[in-house]
Amino acid sequence: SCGPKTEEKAVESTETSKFLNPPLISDLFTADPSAHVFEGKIYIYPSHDVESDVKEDDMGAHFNMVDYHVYSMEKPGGVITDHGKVLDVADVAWAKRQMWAPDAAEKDGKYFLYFPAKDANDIFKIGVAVSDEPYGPFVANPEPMKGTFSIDPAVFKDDDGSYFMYWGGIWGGQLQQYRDGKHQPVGAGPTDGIPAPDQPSLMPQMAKLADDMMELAEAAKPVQILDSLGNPILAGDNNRRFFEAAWMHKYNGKYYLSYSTGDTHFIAYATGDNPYGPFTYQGVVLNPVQGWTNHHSIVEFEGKWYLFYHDTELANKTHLRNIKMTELVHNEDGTIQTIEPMRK
Ligand code: FUB
Repeated sequence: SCGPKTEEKAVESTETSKFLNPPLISDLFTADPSAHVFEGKIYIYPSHDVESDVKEDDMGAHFNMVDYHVYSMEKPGGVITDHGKVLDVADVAWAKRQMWAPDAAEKDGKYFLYFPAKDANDIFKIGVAVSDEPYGPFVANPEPMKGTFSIDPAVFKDDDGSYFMYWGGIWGGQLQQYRDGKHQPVGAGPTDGIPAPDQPSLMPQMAKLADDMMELAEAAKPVQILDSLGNPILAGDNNRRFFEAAWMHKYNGKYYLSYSTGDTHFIAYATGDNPYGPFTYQGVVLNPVQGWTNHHSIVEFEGKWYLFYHDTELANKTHLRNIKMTELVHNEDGTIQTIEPMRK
């Protein structure tokens, strides 16, 4: 049989590889993995990358995805089940293209998939789709969520049963085209509308979700990310400022807002005392991976914490990514041990 041989080869290649963790899925390209524990299993809601031959540009046009798959595993290291296509852009009345990084939430036995896509006017909005099962398929609302704009929704359930959505992304994610939730007339280039380097950076957006999980319960507001002196991180502080990929987790009563710094390729984090912030910058969760984008989620399973992320090990192309996972450790003082994805 060729079974054992294949296994041997896999182990060998992992040990000598410059990548410290293997791809979780290799028959499709997957990215932006949002992981949650539902019904005792780990469910992963990633983007589904495809080659569509759209030319690469600074607005991310080459990230031209059209659908989503959902994956599950019984436990870390377990067999991964692909639950198939759970939502297609063709079945979302308001969405035209670019199904970017999604997330999911559960409430009262219903499951909600939140996703950004461009509408008929090429404006990013955030939509919601519903299922009775964590593995879909999901049925999308015909309209995007009112008052949403930009990309990368992440939904956090607090201990008291409130749900909050965090989102936003600059450059191709269009956040720089908004102030106070309103579209501002700036050019369509990636940095038109970005504040000057000595001004506060654009911050992730957040809002509480309505009881039915289908709309925002309040107007979007920016969450402040501050430096250790209490000043907002500046737009020119590219190593620390928010770019995209917001995620929220709670550990020992503290709120951890993590995010990608985009053009400097870190997953950074900031901590605060409540879901609205402010959050104080603490450091780096994940060093740069292979590929331009860095996008993650953080989840607890049976007392251990895990980071889900992606790189481009399989295809070595920035828009064709593969998801991975590794353990994440909080130190006793609440800081997070920086994860190095590559062998030195
Ligand atoms: O996958 C498309 C976009 O690339 C995501 O929405 C961003 O966070 C970046 O990973």
